Amino acid sequence: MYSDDFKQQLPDIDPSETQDWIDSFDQLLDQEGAERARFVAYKLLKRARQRDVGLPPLTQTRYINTISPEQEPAFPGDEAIERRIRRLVRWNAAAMVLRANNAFPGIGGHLSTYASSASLYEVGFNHFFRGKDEDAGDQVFYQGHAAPGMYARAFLEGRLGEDQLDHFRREVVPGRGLSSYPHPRLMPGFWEFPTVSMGLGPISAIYQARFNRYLWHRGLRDTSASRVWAFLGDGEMDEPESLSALGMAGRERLDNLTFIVNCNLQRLDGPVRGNGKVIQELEGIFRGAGWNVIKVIWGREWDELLARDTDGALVTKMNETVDGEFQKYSVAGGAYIREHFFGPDPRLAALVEHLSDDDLTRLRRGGHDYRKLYAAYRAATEFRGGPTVILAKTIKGWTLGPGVEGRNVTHQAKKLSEAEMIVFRDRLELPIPDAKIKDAPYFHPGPDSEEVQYLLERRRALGGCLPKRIVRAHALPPPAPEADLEFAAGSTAAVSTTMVFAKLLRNLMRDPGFGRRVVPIIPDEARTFGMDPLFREVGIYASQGQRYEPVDSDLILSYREAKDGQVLEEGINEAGSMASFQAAGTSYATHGEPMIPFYIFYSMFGFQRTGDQAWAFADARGRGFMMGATAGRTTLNGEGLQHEDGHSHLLASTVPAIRAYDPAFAYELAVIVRDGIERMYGRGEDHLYYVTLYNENHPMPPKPDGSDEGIIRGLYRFLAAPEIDGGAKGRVRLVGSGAILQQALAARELLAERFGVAAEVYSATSWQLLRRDALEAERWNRLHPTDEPRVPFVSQVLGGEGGPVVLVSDWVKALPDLLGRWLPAGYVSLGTEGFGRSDTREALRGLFEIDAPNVVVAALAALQREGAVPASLVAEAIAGFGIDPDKLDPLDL
Ligand SMILES: Cc1ncc(C[n+]2csc(CCOP(=O)(O)OP(=O)(O)O)c2C)c(N)n1
Ligand SMILES: [Mg+2]
Repeated sequence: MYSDDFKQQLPDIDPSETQDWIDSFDQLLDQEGAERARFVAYKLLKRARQRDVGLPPLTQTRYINTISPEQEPAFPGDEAIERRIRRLVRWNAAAMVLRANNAFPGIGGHLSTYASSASLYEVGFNHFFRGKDEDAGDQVFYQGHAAPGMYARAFLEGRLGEDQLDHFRREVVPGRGLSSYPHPRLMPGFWEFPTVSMGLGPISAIYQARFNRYLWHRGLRDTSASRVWAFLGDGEMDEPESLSALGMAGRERLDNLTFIVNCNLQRLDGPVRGNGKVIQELEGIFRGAGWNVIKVIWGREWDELLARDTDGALVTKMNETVDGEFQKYSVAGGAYIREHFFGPDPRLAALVEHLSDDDLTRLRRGGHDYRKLYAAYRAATEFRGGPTVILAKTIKGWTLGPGVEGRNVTHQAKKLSEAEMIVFRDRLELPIPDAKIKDAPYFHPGPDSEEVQYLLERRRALGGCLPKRIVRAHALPPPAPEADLEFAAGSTAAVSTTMVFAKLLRNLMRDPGFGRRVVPIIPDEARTFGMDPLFREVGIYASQGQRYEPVDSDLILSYREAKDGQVLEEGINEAGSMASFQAAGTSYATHGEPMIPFYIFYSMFGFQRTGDQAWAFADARGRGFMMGATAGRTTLNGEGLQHEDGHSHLLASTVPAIRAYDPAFAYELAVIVRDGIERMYGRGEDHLYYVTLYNENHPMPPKPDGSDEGIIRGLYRFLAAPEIDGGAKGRVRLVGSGAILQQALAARELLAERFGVAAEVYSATSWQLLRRDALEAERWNRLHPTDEPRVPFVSQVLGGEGGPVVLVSDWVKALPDLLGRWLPAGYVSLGTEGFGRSDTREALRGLFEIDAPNVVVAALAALQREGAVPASLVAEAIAGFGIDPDKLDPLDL
């Protein structure tokens, strides 16, 4: 980090000394030319950086290693054994993919990603990554497509057997197979962090590192020894999520974080930057964001050439050669390299005169030079004041032979011919007989072999084998009853469920045992949701405290940032908030420290905007509450098309681990949150809660006796049908959820008073859970034909008797329609398909046909279909309410 003191702008205190320096530089330039002058200027800048002089960073340096050979530390391991271990891992990683595809053509898998990054991982495993046997250790985010390498290593360690390797990508039998990529949901004892959806690894890793600090600064756990490592692809860096949080990591000075970008210059289809230089581009971006950048571009064979490059011709050539060319050199052979790279400049041709064409082929890239990598990792772990990125140049498919290495098709390669395998085996110097080679047999040198003993000793010294996921967290006692007692009593004052939630959250945070574990996460909407009192009460987490007097310091509820602040105020950043949510929601496993995140956000910008992260959260076995506020297509009325959410529940319902709720009343919300806490933190169930909150005020009724089970399972009868003087003309059941339950209640009155129809009202707290339960019952019945059939909960509550069913909510009709086949025939769903727009709530509810009059019309029309009332009565109602039968259909816009 450069210092923010700007002394260099002060008047020159010694102009003649300054002039001496300038004259020397001019002389150098005039006498020795621009290349030499540039070289010396770079050297001086580098020196200044190393001596911490505090200059603004130069965003791009020359295309050579950041660490010069003379700065490399001594390598502490046994390079020869470690090479042999690496070869064993390489072989087995490839073997498992080849065997899988031989046995099951098309099952897939990747050879070339790990092949390019084996050294990057091995140096970490043998010297840096801290295991989890004693404490949390380090958190390593493995590149998804490199997974076979991690399995192959676990095989050498004796943690996985041949049978498991042979079930790579065949996971249907639980516990036997290996996931294609890191999936904690499927391998909960092995993987910790899902990474394969490109871009989610980098952003998650950054927020993980920041969350480690948060736990530490808040005094919950000393995480100072944990380092977050993230292995990423150079192609992956094009994802917006990959780069979007770099600035935060720089700003927060996360020196507990190391990125390793495997710069093999290729992605799936071809070069990442054929016409440019991805390493240079990334260097500029990372440096600009305040990161320490370590480039590992060239292997040790280049050191001697660079040392003799006194006129800078070689460095200039390196600087000028584009990645597409470098890729070509990786496959074209020594003669081509001599002709095209060194040949055009006689100085360069002379530089490599003493080398044969084979020697030129063997000029390795830095990411395949173990010692250079060791130096980079050491420097990264020793650097203070900011995160480090290691940009390691590699060849995709390295060691896999000429058909695969560096080719544009390499990412897709899943097979090697027998001849190719023989070349591969010879390169790895493994004693596998030719006759067996076509079966791609695994090769284990035995548990007592020098290699396995060495590898295990290294892991013991570093705290145990990785990857490993361990859940050490103990069950949490529930919050005290006082936290939510008040909501059961109800209130005559009109309030919104958002206001209720803000109160509930504050109560939970005040709970003596429980409160400090609550992590409120807010993307710049606290004031919208009435949660700004938290700023004063528990503070906003700020690693540097508050270095200014807030503008509102004279107010009781002033803005307060603090090093031990509890609120994660993430700014306008839903993706970052989701990454924080994952770090907090997996803390029970990562750190053995259960934390309870409540991520509150504009519901429209949740599943729609960051749905992939919700999916990853569920994969990671995260536990926590997503609170979708300002919910409902018509309840959030003035904000218009891009804000008004009528479908997030439908999107949420696709996440298998979810429990999605749409409460209408304060007591429902309290019951749901308490039950969620009990399930996730008491019983240890891995759920993601989605709870929607509205901003419409209405009185909150007291909790009806015996309603808890229905609230939790998704449906209960809230109000019985009223008595109708002279007997009811018909009976109907109105089912509503969220704010729109108020419309069902109003419709009940209208039906009774104006039409003599008796309506019961049900609150559907969870459409999604009702469907889930019904699917389970249906499936059980299908598979157990001779047993007594199970009746879905929704059918138990809404059986055949009681009249037609009308379902209404502020969500699309498709949501209640999820229950269609378990509802009595002729049910009617009302909802908000179509784009939202700005208007009053009344106007919007009229437009979408979910207001009380439209509920009444739907109920009467259903009764008409049953012959209970005449068509004229329905027509009368339509006319009486002033509903235009030919009005605009919101779906048609
Ligand atoms: C969000 C997302 N989009 C697309 C993919 C499909 N995909 C998997 S790997 C890959 C290329 C990866 O290239 P790179 O990041 O350079 O990694 P390498 O294998 O070269 O190390 C792509 C496009 C994905 N996994 N995730
Ligand atoms: Mg790549």
